[in-house]
Amino acid sequence: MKRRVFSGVQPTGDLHLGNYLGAIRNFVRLQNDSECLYCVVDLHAVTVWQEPMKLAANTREVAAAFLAAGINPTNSIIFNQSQVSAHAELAWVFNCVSRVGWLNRMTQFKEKAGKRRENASTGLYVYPNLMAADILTYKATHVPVGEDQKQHLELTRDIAIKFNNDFGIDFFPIVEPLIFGEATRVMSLRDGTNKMSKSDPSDYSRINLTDSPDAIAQKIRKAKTDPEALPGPAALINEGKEIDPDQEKARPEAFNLLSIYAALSEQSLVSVLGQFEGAQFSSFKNKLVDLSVEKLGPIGNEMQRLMADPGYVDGVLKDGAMRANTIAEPILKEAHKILGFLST
Ligand code: AQP
Repeated sequence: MKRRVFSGVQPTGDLHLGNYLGAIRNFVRLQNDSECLYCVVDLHAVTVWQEPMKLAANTREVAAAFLAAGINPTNSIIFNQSQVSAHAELAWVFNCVSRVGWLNRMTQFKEKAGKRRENASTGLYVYPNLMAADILTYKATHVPVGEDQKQHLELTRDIAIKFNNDFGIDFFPIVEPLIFGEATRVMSLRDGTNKMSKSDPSDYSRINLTDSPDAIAQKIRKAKTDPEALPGPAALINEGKEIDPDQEKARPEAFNLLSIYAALSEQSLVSVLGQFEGAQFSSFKNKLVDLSVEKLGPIGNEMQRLMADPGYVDGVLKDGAMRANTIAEPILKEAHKILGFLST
């Protein structure tokens, strides 16, 4: 049997290079040998206030990005979360399985709630329980994500283990994160110590998938750097597989741009460092602009074309929701039976 893959992206604003390299590009690669469900997670989006018209447009934009990046809606299932009620229903069960102590350890809640923790929605707090439900509602076994989601996936595993132990049954699978590529954590172009993010107020911090070639060029040329020439392969440890943490700490922006180049050109970081060792940022940035425009331009154009045809995108989402529901319903029913819920 093919392995079952599930992953989601929030419709919370402009999709960026981090979403693409950390997640969406890997979604495309997995569809050849796995049964894949790719979800626009609108229930997650509303854990933070969303303007309704904008949420609808952003939902179509994420679906358009999936399609433009190369996800085939016939082989894979593309849908939005709120159209399949099993997600919310199983999330309630997991609210009762998951522990307050577990949620208190989630760093993303701490980052997103910040100093206004008392004022954050309870949805933001229990977000990881809903994420566990997203995955386990399909008994998915593998979840491609960026590095930032690793902790949430560990919680998904804990929830599955506790549910199975509580009821003495081997029901939910223990999921495996799939974190791969040369840019599993793309950093902001303005500050190499912060993650590139949709919610960063500075548009110059990220490259949006729909940016024009001029915008891409401007953002890369203005990206923060340092006065040194570019480092070489000696900056890597563990047989060239990892960046020396001390060097990365000293020059986070340089290593971020080099990792982006490696990921976009589909080369290893060691070979990119070999190519640009000793070069100045100005010449390297010109190469990075050309490569980014070449790789992202066609995706952005296709997204624009699809977003101008909302009827088509909505049709893909509707069809996907029907197919997703067919998988989720019997699993949810079975979970209800295990819990002792009566059904008539
Ligand atoms: N900077 C990143 N580098 C690598 N991967 C990333 N992902 C997000 N940012 C980066 C991956 O993209 C997928 C979808 O993420 P999401 O939209 O569901 O939520 P997020 O991780 O919270 O992304 P953002 O862009 O930072 O959104 P906001 O600002 O709304 O919180 C995930 O697989 C994620 O790992």
